[in-house]
Amino acid sequence: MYDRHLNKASTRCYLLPRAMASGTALVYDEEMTRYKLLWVDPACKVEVPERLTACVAALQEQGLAQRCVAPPVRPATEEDILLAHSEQYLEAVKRTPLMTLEELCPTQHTEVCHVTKPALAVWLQNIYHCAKLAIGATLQLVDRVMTGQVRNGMALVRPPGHHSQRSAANGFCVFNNVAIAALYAKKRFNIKRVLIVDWDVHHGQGLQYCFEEDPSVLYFSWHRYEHQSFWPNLRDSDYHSVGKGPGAGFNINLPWNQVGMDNSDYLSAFFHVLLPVAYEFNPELVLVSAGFDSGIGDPEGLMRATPDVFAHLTHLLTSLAGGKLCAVLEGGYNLTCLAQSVCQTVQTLLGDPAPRPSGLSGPCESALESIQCVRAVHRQYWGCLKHTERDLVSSPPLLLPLHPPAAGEGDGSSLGETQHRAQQQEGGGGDGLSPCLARLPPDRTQDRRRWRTGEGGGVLQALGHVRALLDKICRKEVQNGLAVVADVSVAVAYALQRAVTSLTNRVLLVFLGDGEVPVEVTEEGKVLVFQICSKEPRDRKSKYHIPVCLRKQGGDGAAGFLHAVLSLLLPLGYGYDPGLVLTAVGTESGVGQALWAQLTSLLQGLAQGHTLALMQQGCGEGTLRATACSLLGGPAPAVGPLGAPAPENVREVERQRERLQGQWGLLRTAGPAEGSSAAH
Ligand code: SS9
Ligand code: ZN
Repeated sequence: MYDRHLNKASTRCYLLPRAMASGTALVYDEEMTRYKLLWVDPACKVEVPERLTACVAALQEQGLAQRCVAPPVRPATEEDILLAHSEQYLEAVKRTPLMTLEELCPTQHTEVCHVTKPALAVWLQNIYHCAKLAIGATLQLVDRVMTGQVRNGMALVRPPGHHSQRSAANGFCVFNNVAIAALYAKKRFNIKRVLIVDWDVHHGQGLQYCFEEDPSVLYFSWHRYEHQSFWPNLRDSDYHSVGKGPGAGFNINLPWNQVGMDNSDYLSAFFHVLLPVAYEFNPELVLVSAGFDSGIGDPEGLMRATPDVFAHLTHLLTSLAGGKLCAVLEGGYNLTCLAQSVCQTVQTLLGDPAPRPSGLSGPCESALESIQCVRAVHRQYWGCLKHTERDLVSSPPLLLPLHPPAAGEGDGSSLGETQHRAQQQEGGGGDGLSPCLARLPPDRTQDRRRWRTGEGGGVLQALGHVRALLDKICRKEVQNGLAVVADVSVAVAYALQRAVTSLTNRVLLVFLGDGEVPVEVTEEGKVLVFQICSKEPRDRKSKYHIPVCLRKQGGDGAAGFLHAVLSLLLPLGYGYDPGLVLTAVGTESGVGQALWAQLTSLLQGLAQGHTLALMQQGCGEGTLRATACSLLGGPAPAVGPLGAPAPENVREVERQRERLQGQWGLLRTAGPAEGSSAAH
């Protein structure tokens, strides 16, 4: 088992609560390779047993399977199946093993791909057995995650499930594994909100039909649609299908009307549609209908997203539901892309940092149009999407000249002085926390103990710590670090200077608090400053300085803050692709510890997880602990139900997006200009 707890030698073990689930389950049984589909139509010959064996072989070869827990697979019971299917349908599927090959093979082969009830006959005898195992594997995973035996996991199953319906098989799918999992989790564990993310390239209409009237299950699907010309050619797959009755707003379809969608398109959909709504929904469990036919090279999808995008999609979802995420295989028909994408997903579930997200310039016009439509149609249901229409932006976009940061201030001598100051204050410390912690980089073969306290457990000088941490990050000895400092401004100035001279071309600084951000780097673009403040800062607004002024109103703090993080900071960060993320928080940040932990978690998707958190002494043990947990790869605690962000705060974020979206494409949520997007 992959042990992510603190090492025993550490004296600071209490940072991770014992109850916190750790570990990743990989649920698989070779038995599920033992059926074949008797397709005649060559388009249908892609759903082959090798899909599973290729994934398992790659996971083993990369040492990932060995790091996972492997619970045994059990067959589903009839009771499980009947959660989502009718008795007549179950009886019909049950009869298939008794049928002869002649009975199984219909004379007319042309319609076999989207098998409906009479055409059940095309399966080989063993498929009923395999379909029961596919459900059982999925439920086994749900059990392990919900009982806290593991944090998350993946089930490698076939047949897939998301197309199958109450009384119909469809598109290679027999029983709806993920639908059953959601219903099972609700019933068995009494949870009230389940999020299903269907990133398969096909629309999981079976999932939509199962939950469209149910507000307790939020279903999100993007899919190749091409204005209904792509299979399953349903009007129901368009963005207008938002759910019915009490379920209105809880079905989100994002149709892709062109092939060739890439990493920018997928991430934009997450930043501007899925994640804001998902945070507002506040799920207790995340189920992923993880089909990889949305990846590059797939003959079905014809999309262009690379396998590493799945690491990011996975990572971005692990900040929800306290990290409780179950990924369940659906489609994926290019064996190479499928296997690599599954590896990226599992590796991220294991907590390894995602590869750097490079070359993200922004979504294509067709993707933007889809994103704009789905946001518009869901605006009435979700607070995070309200007040985001362009005509609600009250003031014109700020178009300020680019100011190169002032040079020549804060040189080595002043640093020496503050170092001395820091030293004095550190000496008197003793809140029980080590001032310096670092997470070791992932290492698959040797020492699995991930944390070290500062050298010898002794108290070093704060800036010495900062330097030591940066050097270790630079030498790849540690992945990230946290330093408690006496003066966060001074530490930031020092760390920035050192990082851009010896570590990386680009540093993303996330600065929480009012006042001047101590950026003394002369070269424009080497530092991107994202400042969350409560007072309008003095100018210095360039492409690389983004102050977001949020006002706290009636408990809205969390919603406004998260909105800014999801719709501004993440797109900027992903577009900028820093080599290091520096976070800085002062004493009176006003941001709750859960939020800070969320932010820290989400930012781990950047810079291969190279983060240095600088925290002002006295910022509060809770905040410190939450940050440390997130840096360790622990799940960020759920922030609780979020209301709508205050209109004022949404408008502030919109203002910044208006100002910057010409230069940062990932900030866009709509076509080029008002009025001109009518023709298409
Ligand atoms: C009909 C093509 C149907 C079905 C693909 C199902 C994929 C499930 N000519 N293709 S993920
Ligand atoms: Zn598919």
